[in-house]
Amino acid sequence: SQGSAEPGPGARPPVESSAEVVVMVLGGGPGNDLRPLTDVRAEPAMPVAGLFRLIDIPVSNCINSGLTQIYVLTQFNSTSLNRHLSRAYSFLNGNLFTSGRDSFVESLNASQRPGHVTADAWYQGTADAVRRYAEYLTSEKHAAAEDVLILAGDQLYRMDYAALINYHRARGADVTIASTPADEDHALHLGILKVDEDLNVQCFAEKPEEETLHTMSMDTQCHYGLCATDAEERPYVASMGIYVFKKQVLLDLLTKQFPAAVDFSRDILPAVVGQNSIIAYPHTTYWEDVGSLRAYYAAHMSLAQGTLKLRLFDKQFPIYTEPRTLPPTKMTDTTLEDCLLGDGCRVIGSTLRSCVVGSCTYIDRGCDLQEVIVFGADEFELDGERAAELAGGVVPLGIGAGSVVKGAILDKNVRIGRNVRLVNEKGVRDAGPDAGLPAGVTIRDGILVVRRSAVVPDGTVV
Ligand code: ADQ
Ligand code: ADP
Repeated sequence: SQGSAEPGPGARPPVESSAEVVVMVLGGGPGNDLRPLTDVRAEPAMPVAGLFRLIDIPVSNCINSGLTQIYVLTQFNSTSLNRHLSRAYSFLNGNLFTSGRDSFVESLNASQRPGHVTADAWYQGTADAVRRYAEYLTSEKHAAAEDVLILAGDQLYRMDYAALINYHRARGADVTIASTPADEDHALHLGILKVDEDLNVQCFAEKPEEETLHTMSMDTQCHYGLCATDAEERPYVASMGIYVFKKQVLLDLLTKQFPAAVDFSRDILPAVVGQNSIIAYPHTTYWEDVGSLRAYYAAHMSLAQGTLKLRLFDKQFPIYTEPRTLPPTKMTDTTLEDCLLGDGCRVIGSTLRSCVVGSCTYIDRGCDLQEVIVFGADEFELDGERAAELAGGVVPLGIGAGSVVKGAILDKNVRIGRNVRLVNEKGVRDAGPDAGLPAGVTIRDGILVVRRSAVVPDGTVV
């Protein structure tokens, strides 16, 4: 859901010491709602804004909040995620940052481990994933840790987690759930809270049916800083899937009270409301779950058009990512309107409107791109290499001369030929591989997707 604009740098509360906090980022969901893009990569490895990946959002928020002991729980298609983590955050590992303790970003993969509870080696859900690494929380290394911060890997937002943790501690809560107001459309796909005037959680319903949802509307104006109109539009208090647990409470819940619970949101939180002290933390700036193709695409269009209330240009709260040694993007005779471009691109004699273009994208002469996300390529091709490919009948990386692409996402390393039109001419809503589309092309929720490494021959029209 949309929040108000982020506060200016000076307005942020100071980061207090958050030494005794262990962070666990849930990075292992199958990401079904982002398919086909998540057929080849983990959900948190999804590219963001042409330069970053989704996992960079919670990890950067952690670093900017002074939290530097971070585990990322991974499972599906974890190779690219693990590679990214090791390349992007090696600067952190082993350093004594603000916490005065060993810093790290470490991935914990679902793996076969002798002596473990279930025969099934995969994480069954969010609570199960954390339970399987509960021994890390009880280890000597984290003996001093008071609280565990649990984060998701499929969201766009900035948050000072130190403020969240200070609030949790000041209130003496067992569990604090970060929350934000949501409209009805969003609320049906989120965990919804009912809270009292002190933000004590009275009820937690995971993705409630419409009828139940309607009984949960609240006055969101006062706690979430909304104006009357916004509060009317967004009358539900949604869980952001971001939780702070007292470490001991978390261990008791996972291993003693609910040893078979699969998900926090389905199996644990609704059951402990009333039993434990569970409170909501009000997050009042932009936040969005971009775990669906529609939400992911829409957020990128708003980012390109500069209407998303998430600042990319922020000196004090930067988004970290993998450093890539690439030349600058070179554009010749090109018209750009509302575009974000990564490094190492080459754009010649083309027009791009509302596009997010990832690193190493080549766009040849006379192309017209509108409202397109291009993931880019692993490497840039040199002119000579492209000429040789063309001479040999091979479609080079990127987008060939004279092509028109609208309302689409082009996954990494695609090869779009010359004079191709990818515009969803018939306005199809959903069409899979059996619908007669060219190989590698899918339409989902009205968005045309070209799969990773697909080759779309010259003259193709969709
Ligand atoms: P969803 O996002 O629908 O709702 P889920 O699919 O469980 O919930 O994903 C939450 C996070 O956990 C994601 O980052 C995902 O990758 C990760 N994850 C899922 N299954 C996992 C597994 N088996 N192992 C490791 N990681 C896993 C959740 C909450 C709602 C809340 C929204 C906010 O359930 O209550 O409103 O997040 O976005
Ligand atoms: P991205 O496109 O996100 O940059 P990479 O190029 O790093 O991803 O890696 C994606 C490739 O790795 C895909 O071809 C995918 O099939 C493969 N891959 C991802 N995870 C695994 C895994 N766990 N085991 C084997 N192959 C994997």
